[in-house]
Amino acid sequence: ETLRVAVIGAGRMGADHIQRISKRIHGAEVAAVVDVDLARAQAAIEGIPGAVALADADEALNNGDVNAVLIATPGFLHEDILLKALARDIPILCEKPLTPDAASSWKIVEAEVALGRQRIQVGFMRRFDAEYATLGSIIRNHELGELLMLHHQHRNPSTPEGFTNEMLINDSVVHEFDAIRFFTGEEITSVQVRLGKATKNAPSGQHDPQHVLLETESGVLADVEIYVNAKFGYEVATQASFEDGIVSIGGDKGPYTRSSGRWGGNVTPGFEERFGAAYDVEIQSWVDAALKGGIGGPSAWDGYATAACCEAGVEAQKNGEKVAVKLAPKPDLYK
Ligand code: ISE
Repeated sequence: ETLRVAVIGAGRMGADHIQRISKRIHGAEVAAVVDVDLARAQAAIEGIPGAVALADADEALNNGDVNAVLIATPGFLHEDILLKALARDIPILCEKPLTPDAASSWKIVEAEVALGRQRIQVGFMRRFDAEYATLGSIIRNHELGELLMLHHQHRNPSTPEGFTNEMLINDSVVHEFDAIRFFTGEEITSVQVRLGKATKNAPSGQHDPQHVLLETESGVLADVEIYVNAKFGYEVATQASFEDGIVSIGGDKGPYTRSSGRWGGNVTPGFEERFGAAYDVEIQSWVDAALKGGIGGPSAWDGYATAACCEAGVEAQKNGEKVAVKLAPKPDLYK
């Protein structure tokens, strides 16, 4: 059996997933690629036998050859496609964010609960990064005693056109919201955002960097430096403080070279390179689980909970206060 996947959105992430599915993933094929820019969809299916290029998501969802969907459009377009794909009761991999706000994410959760089975996996790929997985198990197994604090750095070289101040939270820090929930197994209870001295390298309207302060149900404190015009390259790293030690992940990787009187190595240019292996494991896990009728990673509940954190974060950006994260009770489907 094979997943015949419609990829909706042939932008940066969609194009990356199309290559991944057609070259490296077992048990799935690209059946259709949808993009409002039909030429972009056509370019994306080049060399992929049996794939069609379309300009309309409905056409892909109604196509009998399609039995799964990967949503890689901008976040504000996810809701409509998610509801239609749920109505068709097919496996869904939805890139983050699930939707841009808690109310629309809750609608998705309700629709899935009404369906009665989990069909949506959300694209929080960091959970599939080898070092993230290792730190996660150190925490869960209490190998170094209790986890006390998490310090995150999230740095991008620059931002694409149209990347707003809110997107620092909704599109970037959303990953840390999920990572902190993944590491601690707890919900985040509050978010505060501090805006300090800003770089001149940010586009107008964006205050960059920002310092995001969070706490979890048991009182674990976490902070995130989100710095999206950091120029030097892409970096996502975490330092975890335990009762019996400190663990750092995501630092520079080899090869470490010495030549001509200097030492150094390479910085990853973007998330495709930094998380390439994690994306492969993520999509394979989705496909394997989907072929058995389930999901293989973060759920719509995780999408909803992180959307609630984002909403609190955007409010906190504006008022400088510590804003509580409000969550509806977790439906049994996700327990
Ligand atoms: C982007 O959308 C991602 O998901 C990347 O992982 C993140 O590092 C980046 O800041 C976002 O814009």
